[in-house]
Amino acid sequence: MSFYVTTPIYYVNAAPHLGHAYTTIAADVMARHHRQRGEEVFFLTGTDEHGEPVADAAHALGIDPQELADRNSERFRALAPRIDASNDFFIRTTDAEHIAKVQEVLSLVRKNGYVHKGVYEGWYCPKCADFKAENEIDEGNLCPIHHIPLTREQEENYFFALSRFQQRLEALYEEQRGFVGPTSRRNEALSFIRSGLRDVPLTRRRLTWGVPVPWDSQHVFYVWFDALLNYFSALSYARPGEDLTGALWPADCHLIAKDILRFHAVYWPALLMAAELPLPRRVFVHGYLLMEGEKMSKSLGNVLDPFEVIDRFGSDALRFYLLRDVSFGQDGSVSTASFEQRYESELANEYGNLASRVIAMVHRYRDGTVSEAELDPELSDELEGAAAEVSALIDEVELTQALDAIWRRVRRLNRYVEERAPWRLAKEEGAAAELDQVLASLVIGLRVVSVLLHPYLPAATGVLLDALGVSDRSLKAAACTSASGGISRLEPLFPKAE
Ligand code: ME8
Repeated sequence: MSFYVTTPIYYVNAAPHLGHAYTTIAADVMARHHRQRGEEVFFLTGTDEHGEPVADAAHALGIDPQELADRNSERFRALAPRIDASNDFFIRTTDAEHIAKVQEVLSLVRKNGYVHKGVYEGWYCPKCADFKAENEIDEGNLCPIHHIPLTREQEENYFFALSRFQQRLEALYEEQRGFVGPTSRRNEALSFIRSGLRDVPLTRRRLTWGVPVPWDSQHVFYVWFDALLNYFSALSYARPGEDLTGALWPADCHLIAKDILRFHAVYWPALLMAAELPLPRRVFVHGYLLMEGEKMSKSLGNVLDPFEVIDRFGSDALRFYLLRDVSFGQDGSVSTASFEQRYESELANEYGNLASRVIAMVHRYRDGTVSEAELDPELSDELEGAAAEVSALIDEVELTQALDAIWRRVRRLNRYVEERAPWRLAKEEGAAAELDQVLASLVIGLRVVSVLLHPYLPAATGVLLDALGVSDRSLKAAACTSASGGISRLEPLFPKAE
């Protein structure tokens, strides 16, 4: 079994922000969970470095586009370890191998008869690097995303014959119903397809910052075709001396936000059909992180700096907050106040305290050793079903619901501590066996929830599982088997922030 998951490749015209961290964290949770199942996982992220926005930003700074790309790509690369993203490769669209693959695939698309010359005229947003359809334009001829005036552009270009894929795309959406998720986004993409597809520019003539078109030196490829192909090209050179395409293509899940739905849900499958390549299993579209109601973006300048949050609270806290507070798939507002509240009440009090209390009690009443006792039947129903439930939800990319399912168990364990009151049992005559079982059950429960939480909170759960003497991080360790042995003391997992 293999599992290949991707994030969008991010534009290097400015610095990474929380929105980028969000998609990368979500993909990382999926990658880590699938590794826990013992699958061969490949997790790809990277940077999109060609196109007009990058050329313009470099021009404004008085530097070469390559220099700007090098500088900013490095900041995105540096974001991954800071948020504990376990990506297997970081692709840059300026990589020579990527460029060669784009030229190869798009030449094939031309050879297959899907490229022709034509004139394009339309309203163009230089920041989106995209022409806008008439029904997408805001009043006053403004870009609905960037709120800047659109320009009327006319260009002789090579076109990709998107219109010829209308029927095949409709059939794809019918046969592979989960191709785009959630359903609301599927319907949106499908109605765009049904409204009639027009051929789209494949190349740009006036630009030089792009992948050269092999059959016409006056053109470069339109940045979106270059960018989309990253998902395919990366596999051919990510591992030196090896081509992973046969083992890993097609991708299992492309994670994106709704801003780039049309490119991934319409252009991308059509392009792959034109190149006669297998299609991805799923494109999953999450919502926007909003601050004061508006989408965060570099060009709007209302960004919450992920590096600052991590410095104060650690990366686990950021990962947890984003996937817990905003229902994955929907838009959601984020704020420092709700972040601090979740940190305090859930991470520190519910999970962190549960761990500290259980470990402290094992030391106080049993000198740090847990007995072999079986899991209390009162807990077994809920704990035994947990791993299967979480896996099924993650298969549907229900990352928030999967976390909810785990968190219900964390809360159940806290209630169990209160109900069984080990401190009372410790004083009761003849309750030694019961106390053994309660403590053992709590240790089993902590292990189960921590293994399931591991993809979300890799650092804290790692520390806790080490303290419990559990070295296995795979889903097998989420089975409810009893295990006797010594456990170590633990520093608070989520201390009060400075
Ligand atoms: O679109 N909320 O790059 P980009 C949630 N290079 N997610 C957000 C977000 C927000 N406020 N802001 C950004 C591009 N994102 C192209 C992609 S792919 C072949 C080429 C995330 O730097 C989200 O994943 O503008 C969104 O789709 C992506 O960043 C856009 O990144």
